[in-house]
Amino acid sequence: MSQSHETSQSQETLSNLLQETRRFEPPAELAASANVKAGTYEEAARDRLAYWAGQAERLSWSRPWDEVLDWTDPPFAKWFVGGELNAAYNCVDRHVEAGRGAKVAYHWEGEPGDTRTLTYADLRREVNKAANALLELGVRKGDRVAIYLPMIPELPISMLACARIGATHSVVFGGFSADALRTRIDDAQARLVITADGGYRRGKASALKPTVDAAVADTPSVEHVLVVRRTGEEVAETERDVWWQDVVERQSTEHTPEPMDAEHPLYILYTSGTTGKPKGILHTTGGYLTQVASTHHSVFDLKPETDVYWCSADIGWVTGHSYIVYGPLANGATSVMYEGTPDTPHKGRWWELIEKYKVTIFYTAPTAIRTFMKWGDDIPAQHDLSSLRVLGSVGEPINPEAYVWYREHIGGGRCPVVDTWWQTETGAIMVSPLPGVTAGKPGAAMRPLPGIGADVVDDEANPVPNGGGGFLVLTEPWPSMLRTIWGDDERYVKTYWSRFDGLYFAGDGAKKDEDGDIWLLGRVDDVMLVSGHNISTTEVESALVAHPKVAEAAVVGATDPLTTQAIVAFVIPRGDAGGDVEGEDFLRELREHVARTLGPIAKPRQIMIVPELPKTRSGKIMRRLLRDVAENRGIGDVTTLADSTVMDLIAEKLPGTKSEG
Ligand code: 6R9
Repeated sequence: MSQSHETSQSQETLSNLLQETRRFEPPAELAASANVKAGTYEEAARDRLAYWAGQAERLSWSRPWDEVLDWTDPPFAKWFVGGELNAAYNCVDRHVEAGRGAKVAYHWEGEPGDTRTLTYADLRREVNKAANALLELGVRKGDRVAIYLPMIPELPISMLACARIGATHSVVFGGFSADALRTRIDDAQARLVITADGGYRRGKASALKPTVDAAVADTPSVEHVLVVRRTGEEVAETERDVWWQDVVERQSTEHTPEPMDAEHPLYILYTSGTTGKPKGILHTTGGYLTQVASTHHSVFDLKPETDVYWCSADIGWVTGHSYIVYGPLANGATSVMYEGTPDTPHKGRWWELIEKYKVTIFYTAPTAIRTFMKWGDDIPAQHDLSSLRVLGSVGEPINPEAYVWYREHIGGGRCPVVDTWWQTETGAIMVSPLPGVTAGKPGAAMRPLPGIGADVVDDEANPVPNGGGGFLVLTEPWPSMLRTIWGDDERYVKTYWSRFDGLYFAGDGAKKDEDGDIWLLGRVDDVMLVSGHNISTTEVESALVAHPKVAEAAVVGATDPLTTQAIVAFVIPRGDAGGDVEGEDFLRELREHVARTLGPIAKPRQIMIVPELPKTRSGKIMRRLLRDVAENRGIGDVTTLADSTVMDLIAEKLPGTKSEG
């Protein structure tokens, strides 16, 4: 835990500064035919385990479970004890067997404009061939397979092939370095690595294979590297390499799935967190698949027969695992999957895809929304987005202005926006509006979903009253919860279950408004302590983004001799801001704007105008690096940055930085 968190423990809990009163009722038509109605909350509250048992019926089980939850050895949970199922069978075969083989599973679009359409029948053939190839390469149930692929169909196919034979996959972001890949391969002792020659990003072929070569030079556990030809660029070949096109293509299209225990390890996904060695978050089969299928159905109001669903995340992130692969496929949905970046070959690419495939449900991240705000309203306006009916957000708190922009400019004012709070560790959505039930409040994740226990507590684990702020905790075990940190039970207990007795502490600050609805306030490690007040970075950032000339903002607390910490803000002006956005007048205006919106205590000591912000590949702002800048330190570890040149751009700005005392 950082110093700001430690020092905050004896202080008051988070201040509730931001006042936001806009409300958006669910559209009447959507509410009338919604998958989930208001009564489900009470139903689930009456008997939580019965509710989850009902949700598990969405899946096909080869053997029924004996017990819904075994929580006799907390925090080590077992869900659907004794039950058996195969995740790949549930995601693919059963839809084909039910006569839906011709239904499209993925409309895949490569960045250069090439396309592939995979029906459920196609997917079954491809997954079966890949499963047979894995077996030929010596992979067995219980082995780990590292997957380092671009956003091409072979990525979900590989994951499902692993699931089919009971191998545990560990997908590593295609943007990670050889070092990061090596650490993850080693930690999981992966037997096989699946990769590609490269993928397309920003209009260019971007090589992956050289990174894998560098990583596996030093990983004795790896027996083979299975390489998909995507770009056709020349790659170095070693003894260990085998080509997907040689080994997978000649396999039989038949493979009988083997039922797995409900608690069989489905995958490991590493989260880097803010410090230390990455944590291998372990998810198992039955509970995970139950909750991703259930939430994909309820939160997005998915109607598999008519909806076209698109989640723009990278599959290397948990959002892609749960809401591009397992959730949508378990529900038999039709999805769009896109390989590249949103600005290639032009800044309207995503809107073009929504128009082309008539996407009805769209799920993206606040960082993307703020980028589109910066690029200008005219870009989405050039496309017909009238097919959309539900919009989702995930990854960071969504600032009210970004929410309203998303609702208006993408959703045409008619689509509910669901702000979904969850984590790699939770596996599935935990706190979110339901689009047919909840009146949305811009910036609020609202309520725990049916069957989920969540609360906001103070330092002593007492629930805070409405209007108060504190720590977000989960009060009950949930089906898709992480089971442990791979190979480190002790770290699992220490990281998540030791701050508050019997509660899972998520690491996020949150507040309850006067109605008891939940607003996320960012990581508690980022919370600022200013003259005895805990102030959330999110609230100050939202106030800045509410200024008409601001596109993005990141806020950190820098050590200050007078106030313990002082607020330092990094601001990206909107493209069309005009005027002198570097001048003293503008900076003064912004500081006054924050003071007016939140109160004088939240007035930034200093504002720096920057061209970009440091972000992870999943779009989260890395405030730790900005703190280094604000405190004039050398900049720390930048290995998880999406674009390592960003910190140079910010550092360049420093000599001319405008600061006011
Ligand atoms: C799914 C995902 C988890 C952290 C989480 C929180 C932040 C995610 C959010 C949100 C506010 C939301 N987060 N969704 N904060 N509102 N709707 O992002 O997983 O990459 O593990 O990150 O992301 O801080 O603790 P992961």
